[in-house]
Amino acid sequence: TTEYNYILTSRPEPAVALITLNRPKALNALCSPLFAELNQALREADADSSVSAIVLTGSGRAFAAGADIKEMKDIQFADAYKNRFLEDWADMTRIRKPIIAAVSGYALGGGCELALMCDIILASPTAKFGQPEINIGTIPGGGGSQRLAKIIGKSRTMEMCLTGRMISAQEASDWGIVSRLVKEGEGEVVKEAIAVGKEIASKSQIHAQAVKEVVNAAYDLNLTEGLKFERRIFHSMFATKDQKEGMSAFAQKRTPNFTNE
Ligand code: CO8
Repeated sequence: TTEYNYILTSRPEPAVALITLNRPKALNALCSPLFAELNQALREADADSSVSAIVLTGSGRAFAAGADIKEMKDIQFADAYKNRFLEDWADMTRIRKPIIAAVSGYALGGGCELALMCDIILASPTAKFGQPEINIGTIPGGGGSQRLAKIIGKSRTMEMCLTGRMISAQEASDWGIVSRLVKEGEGEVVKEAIAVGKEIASKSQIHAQAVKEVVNAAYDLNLTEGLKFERRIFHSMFATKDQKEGMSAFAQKRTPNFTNE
């Protein structure tokens, strides 16, 4: 296994990979080497056939308090443009396996955007989401303005991005940023995320990845195109052995034994 400096990787369940951002003194500020490690760990988990779902979490007081402000402070436009500054953040959107974010504490700026790039967000009551870039002389750059607008609408997105106000876990839940809040307690939200990962791991990987693909298409395609895409992928499921297994098992009143084929 790879040695990392800014993240920890583990396997709390045989089929669930856990990635923990491990720069707690800097509230997991997402410096470039941290993101490079995160991308590598995600790619490794995606390529490992024994992994069915990935949980991403923070440490200490933060999920992540944003891109590393100290690293960004002196960057010039020409350098940012030529070096494609932080463009590799989007690499994780090409991961096929479901990624569950377990958010406790601060998820700000790039940290909020990182959570939004995951597929399911679970939050503890301590979670705080925000896009405070405007307070430090910039704007969201990792998709916050676009993904939030699609999830919570224009007015709330404008308020968050224009004022930089942090919203509570309860607001994030009421607004649909997170799928649900997990009860208070050290590590509870990670435990719950791992349990969700384990549940997903009991399905066929092909079908779980197909779900991810079609749901994500809803953000890119109009309804007609999206429905057509879903139907095509749905039809193609009949080409999988796991479809035959799943439906035969139902008819025979037994638990399916999926082989990811
Ligand atoms: N970058 C660098 N260091 C940070 C960051 C950060 N984003 N956030 C916290 N830290 C560091 C602090 O500098 C401090 O370090 P030190 O101990 O060496 O002084 C340590 O973490 C602890 O932080 P605080 O002492 O500030 O802790 P407080 O409890 O007083 O405050 C806050 C917590 C409110 C979260 C505060 O730290 C804060 O406001 N942080 C910055 C939040 C922020 O503005 N985030 C947005 C950053 S910009 C961004 O993310 C743009 C994304 C672009 C993505 C583009 C992709 C293509």
